[in-house]
Amino acid sequence: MAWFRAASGLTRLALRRTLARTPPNITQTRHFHPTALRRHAAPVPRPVPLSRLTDSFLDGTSSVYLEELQRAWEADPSSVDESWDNFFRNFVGQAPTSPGISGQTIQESMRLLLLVRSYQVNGHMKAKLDPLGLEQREIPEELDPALYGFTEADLDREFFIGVWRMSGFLSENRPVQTLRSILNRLEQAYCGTIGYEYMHIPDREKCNWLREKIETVKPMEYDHERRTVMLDRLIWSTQFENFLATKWTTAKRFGLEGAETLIPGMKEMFDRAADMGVESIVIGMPHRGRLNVLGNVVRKPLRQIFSEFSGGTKPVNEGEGLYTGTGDVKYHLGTSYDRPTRGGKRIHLSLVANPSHLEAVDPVVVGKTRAKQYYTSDADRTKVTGVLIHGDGSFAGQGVVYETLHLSALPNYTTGGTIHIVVNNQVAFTTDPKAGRSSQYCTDVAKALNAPIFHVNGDDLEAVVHVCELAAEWRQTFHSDVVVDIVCYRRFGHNEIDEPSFTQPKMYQVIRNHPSALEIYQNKLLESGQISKEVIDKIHKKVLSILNEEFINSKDYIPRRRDWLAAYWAGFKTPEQISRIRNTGVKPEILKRVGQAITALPENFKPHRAVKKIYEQRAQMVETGEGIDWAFGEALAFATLIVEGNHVRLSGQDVERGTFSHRHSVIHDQETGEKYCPLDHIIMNQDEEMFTVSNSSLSEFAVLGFELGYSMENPNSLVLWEAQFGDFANGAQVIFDQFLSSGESKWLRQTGLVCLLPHGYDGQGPEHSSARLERFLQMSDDNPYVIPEMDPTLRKQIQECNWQVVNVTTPANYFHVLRRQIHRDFRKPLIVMSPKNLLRHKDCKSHLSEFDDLVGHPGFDKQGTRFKRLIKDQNDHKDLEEGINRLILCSGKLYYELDEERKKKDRKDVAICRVEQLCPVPYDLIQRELKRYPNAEIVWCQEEPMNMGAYNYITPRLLTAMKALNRGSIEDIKYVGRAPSAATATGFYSVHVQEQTEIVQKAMQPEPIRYPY
Ligand SMILES: Cc1ncc(C[n+]2csc(CCOP(=O)(O)OP(=O)(O)O)c2C)c(N)n1
Ligand SMILES: [Mg+2]
Repeated sequence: MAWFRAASGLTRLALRRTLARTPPNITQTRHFHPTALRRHAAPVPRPVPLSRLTDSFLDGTSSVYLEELQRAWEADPSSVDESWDNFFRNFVGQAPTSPGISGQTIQESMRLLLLVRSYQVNGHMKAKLDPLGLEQREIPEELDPALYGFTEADLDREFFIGVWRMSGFLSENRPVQTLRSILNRLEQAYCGTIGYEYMHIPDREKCNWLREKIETVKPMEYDHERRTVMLDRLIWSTQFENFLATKWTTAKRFGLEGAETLIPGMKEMFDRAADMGVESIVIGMPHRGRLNVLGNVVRKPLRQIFSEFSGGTKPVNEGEGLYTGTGDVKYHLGTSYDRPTRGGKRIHLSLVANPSHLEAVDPVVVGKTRAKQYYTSDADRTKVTGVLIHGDGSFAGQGVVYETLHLSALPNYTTGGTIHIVVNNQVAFTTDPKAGRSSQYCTDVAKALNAPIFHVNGDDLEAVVHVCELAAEWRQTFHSDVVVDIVCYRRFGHNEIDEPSFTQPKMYQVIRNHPSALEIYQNKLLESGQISKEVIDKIHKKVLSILNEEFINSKDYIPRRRDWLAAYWAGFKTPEQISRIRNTGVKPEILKRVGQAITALPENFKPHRAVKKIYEQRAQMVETGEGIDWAFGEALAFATLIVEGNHVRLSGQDVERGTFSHRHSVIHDQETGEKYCPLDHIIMNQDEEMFTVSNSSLSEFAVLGFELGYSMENPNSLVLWEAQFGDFANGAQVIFDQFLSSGESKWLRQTGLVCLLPHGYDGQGPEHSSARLERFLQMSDDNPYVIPEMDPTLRKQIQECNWQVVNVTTPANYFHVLRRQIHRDFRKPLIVMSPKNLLRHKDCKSHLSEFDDLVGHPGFDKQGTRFKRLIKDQNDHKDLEEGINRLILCSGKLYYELDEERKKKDRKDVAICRVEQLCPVPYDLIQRELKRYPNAEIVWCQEEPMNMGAYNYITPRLLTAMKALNRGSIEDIKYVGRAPSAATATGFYSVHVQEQTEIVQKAMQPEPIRYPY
């Protein structure tokens, strides 16, 4: 194939040059498209010097040359280029009916071959894709037979086109055919209502597979039974929209009118997928046609859809204090059902809830699909598949599409192929395609991933069904992405109350008079006499009567108990149901055992010297229990969770080694390059994927979305995404805003996803210092002026909050906060401001006894060993310390700097408390400390600028805690930290050092702090 492609450009040039010299001598035929007006005779062969005999065959244009070549080949096949060898072997071995091999014959066959190939490459350019017929595309010259020297006189002549190792028209087994029949089939196959784009795929097997499907001897035909089913499905799709339109005339529903064939297309696709082994499909789609998909494809009860339409998605009246969240508009909600298929199987369909942000759901769907594959042991990824539906505008415009496509073949992210369907209504709100994209097709982005693309005229139901089935077959055969581009139109405005003629007057003049796909199909069937009017009317009546019946039933429809808990989530608690706080300490013997397992390396493994040392140090930490650092604390959290049967998955850029070269969770043998991951070897016969650590593509949006989707499938998994530096998280802002912070509230779906965002001021400049803590805190939904129930036996504070934000300062506390994610009966996202310089800080170490659950050990308090939301002053203060003059509340690594300065200045009258969990605020512990130091000046100290960090979040909450104790007013909260700033940090290291010094010095100054009041 490669030689063919490379050479074809040259040949085309040569042909063009030759053709330009030849006079016209044929009349136009209706087989040739209107651009084929050139009247050329066959090209006159050019002499080619014998010295070029070894050239590749597509370079040659002279019959003399060819004859010379043939002679040379006959004498010694190896004397000519391999491509010529193949060529002659085929032609010499042809059937006896062949007119014999002469230079002229070879010439013609060669030119015909180029013509065939042009159809394969460019046939889609001539396909009738636009139902409105408005498309003005220039038909490529390459599809003009005259370009290759063929005239009308050639139409009934017979030609060879057999070529070795090709299928379809180019297969060696094709008999001799007339030019007319070849052209007819090419036109039917490539220029009908389907436009195939696949010649960009650099894999002969795949191209041949498609060619076999496309270049069939006869055009594809469905039988009567299939046609009746398709008709029935199209009637459902069409009537559904009509019904909604008549019942709710002014409601926005983002109807499917103009693209109704999507529904039968999807159903037939799913049936075909089920026939080929698919048992479960995860679907993501935007607003357009969503209700129709929910009702007709996913089979959400129509009465429920109608009930939601009438009343909005009202909170379900199912008792007091129901967990309904804020809800969402009807065309965003997700659901899942089991649906019977045409072939008599059952298929599970889940439509993932999505925000208005187009395409943002793509990676979420793919991540959820991957998780389903893990939990159903779908090793070859043929039982669970993702299907994404896109709009033409958003598919071309949104970058996350490209980011998601790029996950498709990555070992730890692949799902064995996503099927993409574009509802290409040739407009995006009011924007025409020519203003909305720079590529010819809205699907061109998928070509970068070598996905085949099937463009289809949305008015041709059978063609839509055909490509939908073909897409399912491709996915099941080649386990890679495939795109169906349904070219259709939007009968009404962007929504039903929008006026489209303001901006697309001409298009809408055509649309007004354009029959629906259903009318077109019905007429086709009636004309062909295949289905009678009575049968059609009967289906219509049946559908309408069911719709009416469901509408009546919707009036007293009582929603089922909310279905937020998927199978794996049974027993998990909603925020109304209290979840007991559990300890997270681990038995010392287990800690030792897993500690040894994850520090042992295979005998002959040769790690890098520095890594070897790190592992020796870790082994030492287990042995002595001393000096456990951040990375090892994390590894112990992962390992203990795995021992308990949980799945752990950490993904993000360079996470295997760790951006700061601290994790080294995958080790590389320095001689063989072999990899070894100690956390894969904790339990006997551990499943390879049970612990997954994976460097991701250089994407934030798609990768975070993927992990979010992954985390939502099963609660018994700790899924973590780590940003390279915390501020890169803003590349995934949509996932934070639309999914992570608000998803539970909108869609009642929980997730325990952990985001590790490196944060801290070490003088590395504006882009490497801040994870924008303030943003996460600002999105937190706890009321700053209300202290919730804080009693440990009644506390639901975290359950009622949208997420947790922590800035942890010890390896042990990090260990416990990770384990806490799993050791509770609910799931909540966790945002971690993770450290950089603490990874190697001499004081940022924990003792193994802080990880275990033994009474009397340092981590053990009244309840046992668990995450410390606040770490009190380390100077062994009593319950009442009247001599303390200043209480500094801080968070994160600044603590260590403050402590050092305190030691330096010997300020025994200053207490420093670390607020490890910023959100939700540990009111009980803050109040405990306020009471401990009744005379202390209260200081909030941070290293971030005043308009950043936790200051704005903490102030009102600290005030609320103080007020409840009659402990002063807002003026009594003193601020020590950087001044407000636009950039997060200075780019000058010396300025950083000076600023940092000023902060710690000010915090320890003997005189009272006056700032900011
Ligand atoms: C990320 C994002 N940007 C902008 C919008 C606003 N918006 C809603 S629909 C729409 C047009 C979408 O066009 P297309 O993808 O072709 O889908 P269609 O509505 O035509 O089905 C726009 C711009 C949005 N929802 N999401
Ligand atoms: Mg559109």
